[in-house]
Amino acid sequence: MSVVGFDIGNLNCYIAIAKQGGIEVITNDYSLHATPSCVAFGSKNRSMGVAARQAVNSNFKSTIINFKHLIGRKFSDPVTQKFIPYIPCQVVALPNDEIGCKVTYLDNSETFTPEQILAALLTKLRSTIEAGVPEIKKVTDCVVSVPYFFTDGQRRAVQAAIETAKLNPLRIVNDTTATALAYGIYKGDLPEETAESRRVLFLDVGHSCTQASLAAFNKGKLTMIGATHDLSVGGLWFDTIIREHFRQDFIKRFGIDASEAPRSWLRLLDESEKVKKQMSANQTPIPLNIECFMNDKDVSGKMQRAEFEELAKPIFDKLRALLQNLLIQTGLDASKIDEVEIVGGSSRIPMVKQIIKEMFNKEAKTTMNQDESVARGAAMQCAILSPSFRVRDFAIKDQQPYRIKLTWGADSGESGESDVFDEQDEFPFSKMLTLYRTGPFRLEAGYAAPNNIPHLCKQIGSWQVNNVQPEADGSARKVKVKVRVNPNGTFSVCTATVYETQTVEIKEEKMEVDPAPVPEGAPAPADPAPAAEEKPKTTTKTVAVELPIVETLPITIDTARFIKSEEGMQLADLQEKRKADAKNAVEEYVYEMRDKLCDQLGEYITEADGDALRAQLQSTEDWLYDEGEDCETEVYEQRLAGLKALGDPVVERHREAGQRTGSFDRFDQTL
Ligand code: ATP
Ligand code: MG
Ligand code: K
Repeated sequence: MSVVGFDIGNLNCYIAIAKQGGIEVITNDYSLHATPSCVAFGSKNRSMGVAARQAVNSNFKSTIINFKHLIGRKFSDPVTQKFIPYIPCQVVALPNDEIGCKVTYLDNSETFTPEQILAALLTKLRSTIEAGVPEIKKVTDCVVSVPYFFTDGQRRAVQAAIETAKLNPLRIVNDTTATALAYGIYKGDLPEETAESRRVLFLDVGHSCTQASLAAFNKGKLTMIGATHDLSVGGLWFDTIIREHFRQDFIKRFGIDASEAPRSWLRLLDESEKVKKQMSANQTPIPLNIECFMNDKDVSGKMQRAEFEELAKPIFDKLRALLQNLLIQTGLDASKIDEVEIVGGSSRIPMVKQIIKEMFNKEAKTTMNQDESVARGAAMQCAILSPSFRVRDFAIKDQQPYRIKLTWGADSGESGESDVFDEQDEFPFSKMLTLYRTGPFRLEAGYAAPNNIPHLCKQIGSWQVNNVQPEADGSARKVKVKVRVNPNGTFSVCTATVYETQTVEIKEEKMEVDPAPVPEGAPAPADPAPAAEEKPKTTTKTVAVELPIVETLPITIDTARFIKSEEGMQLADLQEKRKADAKNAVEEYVYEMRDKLCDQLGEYITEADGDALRAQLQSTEDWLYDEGEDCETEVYEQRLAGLKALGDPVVERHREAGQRTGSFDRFDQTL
């Protein structure tokens, strides 16, 4: 049983696992805690994470980064358009305004949706755990975090990606709530239940966006009381401003416009990020040097923190505004905030702390692990939900950000609408509505107060309620409709019920007696004598009848097709890995055996046999760099077996000799 939390960042993912001793953030195949949110397609296999990100330059057109906010959106959505320039591969519009990432995979042109890319990344995260954590053989149960402002469609899309990666999401949790949970669950000094809550503001300045949230804590309890965000505040937007500065600079000084060459343009963004990070720790000018940047030209430049702060002023102003909006939304004065905790990679920028100081008149706290808090909170949420874990009682009240309106047409009664959920309403939560209808009807759910939704798609879905009939006298029938925002933050019309008056027979309670077994061949027992004709007693009662509902969502994701495609790609990846491993094994054997022949194995082989074996090793080495460069797994295995047929007896003689003299050499075991 796995208890896992995934923080899917726009730049980096973090994996936390719950163990009996606490939460641990694990490292990946490169011994790093951060796994880049990067997926690349190649001529033989895919690569994800560090390997994919490192090779971006050589595989530019088939690499995907910065795709997080495309998940569950339409192609023409302004937010999609905002991120496309940061995605190396070509991003195209698919039918129904859906998004396709166009890449070359196995030498064919292929198109994958952002959900499929997320599934690929999750597959990588999953195998990182399975390969790196001995206690967890197979990951199934997990909790994945998403920005609190993700809409219904985005959450459903994330859910589809998780399922495509064959994971079982116990919950999709908000980043903000995960952070608050990671803060609160271990705090021993929270105010008593009846005392005034401790109000903590969490500011997560990430890569693609910034989220601010306010949480109220009491012993054993966490209530989210507000959240704001801005998709224009974050590391990527700082990097963009720095890059633009250097672009102008290079036009003037070197006569080159970096934006004209996509690879150079991305490289300059990466270099700008490095400069930015150094500026967080230094006030002195930070140099930027790139050799062979464009048209074989080397470029150089420099930037200083004061200059950066001036250039990035519009972004810092937006940061102030989103914090201010949080105060307005919650109706709280800055002095009512007890603590401000800052997390997210970009919270390391000194100006962020300065803004906190300036607005809240207190120092920003950095007591949480800035990079890991979201993943830790997600793992904690998974532990709370997992039957395999006992976690101290901690109640979480979350809140959903949007107003949800339900409308119904004049098809079978009066048309109408109702705001079934308001901004900042608690969730999970169910509500009942009563409608009077004469026939089947359709309910449409959508986001209201459109200005608040950072999304083109205001539509949530429609629910057709069938089998509705008028009352006997032709009047409208009362239909009770239950709507719900579930723990994952997705909305649905869950039930529609009518109440029918039915005449039912009152059955007398009878003792059930097992009939005596009848021996085979015996005559069938005669029916008991009919009782005197009795009129059955009846009564009327009201029974609830659930009506069938047909759900239609604006984006339908063919998860079954995704799973099939993902399985196929995983198989190809696995075969490619086996091949690489088999080739490595041959290579390793050649080098080790050659060394050992000169050394401890020398005296256990005749000169003639030794020469023959050495010749074999040499020809194998030559072969590896020639036609053996790219063969099937079996070819490498056969080659290795051939070498071992010659080499193993020697190793065996050496081992036996070692046993006789008692000087057992560990090397023998490894060959
Ligand atoms: P998001 O939350 O937007 O999905 P993410 O979770 O991947 O993105 P984080 O890992 O929180 O983002 O932060 C990454 C950002 O932090 C990058 O832009 C990175 O350059 C920036 N960053 C990291 N260290 C520093 C530093 N020392 N100074 C300035 N910025 C930094
Ligand atoms: Mg983040
Ligand atoms: K539990």
